[in-house]
Amino acid sequence: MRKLLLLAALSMAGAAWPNLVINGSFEEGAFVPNGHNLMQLGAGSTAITGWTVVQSGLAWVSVPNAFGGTASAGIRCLDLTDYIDAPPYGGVSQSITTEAGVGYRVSFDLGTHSEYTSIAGIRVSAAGSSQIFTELSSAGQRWDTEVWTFVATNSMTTIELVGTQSAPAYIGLDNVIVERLGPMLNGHVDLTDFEGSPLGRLVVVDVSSGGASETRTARLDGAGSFTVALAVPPGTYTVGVKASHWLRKATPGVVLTQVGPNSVSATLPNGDVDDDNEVSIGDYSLFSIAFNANPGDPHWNPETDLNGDEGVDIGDFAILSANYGLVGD
Ligand SMILES: [Ca+2]
Ligand SMILES: [Ca+2]
Ligand SMILES: [Ca+2]
Repeated sequence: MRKLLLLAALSMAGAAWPNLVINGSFEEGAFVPNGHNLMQLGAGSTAITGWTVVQSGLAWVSVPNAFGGTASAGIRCLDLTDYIDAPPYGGVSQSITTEAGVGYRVSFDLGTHSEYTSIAGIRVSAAGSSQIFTELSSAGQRWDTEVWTFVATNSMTTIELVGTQSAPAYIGLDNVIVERLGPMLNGHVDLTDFEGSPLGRLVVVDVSSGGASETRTARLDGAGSFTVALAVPPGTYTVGVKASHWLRKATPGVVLTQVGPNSVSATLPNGDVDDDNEVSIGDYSLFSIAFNANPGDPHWNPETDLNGDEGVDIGDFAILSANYGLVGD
């Protein structure tokens, strides 16, 4: 379990938030084309994997098709007017797992096509709020990306996108992405008294303020830098960074904004072999056991190779002695 949690945290390091909706590009499902390479779906249909058709029918569009429409992502998208071309238009909904009080960003591509409509509108709604987005058509098929945010009020939230306006016959929808909002933190650590490479080494990053805290694990690059995607709301935080056999360093007053860039750097004293955030007798004990060991030896312990030269010797002992008695933040 602990390994799984670690992997989950690592997978977020340096990456954008994952898309929380399934099949946001409407590529997957039980598509059965008609003669136009479209599929008409009535309200209540669950033929599109992950989604339920709501309010009225829609056309699930595949490319190429008889109307010359294209998708903004992949080969499938939706036309919320179906073949009816009059309100009420169709829409889709999907419920996702959310956390109350946390912000989320919804983005989607709204399609217009000058041959079929002069204006198209879609209302996006979630957690009791909504917004209508409209676009005027220009030459041929066009896709505009719309972005909306909401704050979840529950552990499950239904995202709904419904056509509101068409003049007269096309409302395109594709590429729905729902991401959790949270600051990204870029950090740099100086692993003191170390001649090895920081590449791939793990750091534990904790952020805390009066009301919110979070701990994540990140992997360093060759320059000692890391990125973590945080879930805490924007604010001013104390950021702690700890690496194995280095002491934790806390930096107060780090301002984390949603858009960033947010950065922190820390210089970490070496010598905490047993990872208890102080350089003391426990570290000395482990060091003594591993003294004179090289990789492959039965008493080799990489955490005692403080300077990273692939051996445990007097050079490491000098670091331990110099930092003996130090306590991390
Ligand atoms: Ca698509
Ligand atoms: Ca220690
Ligand atoms: Ca060494």
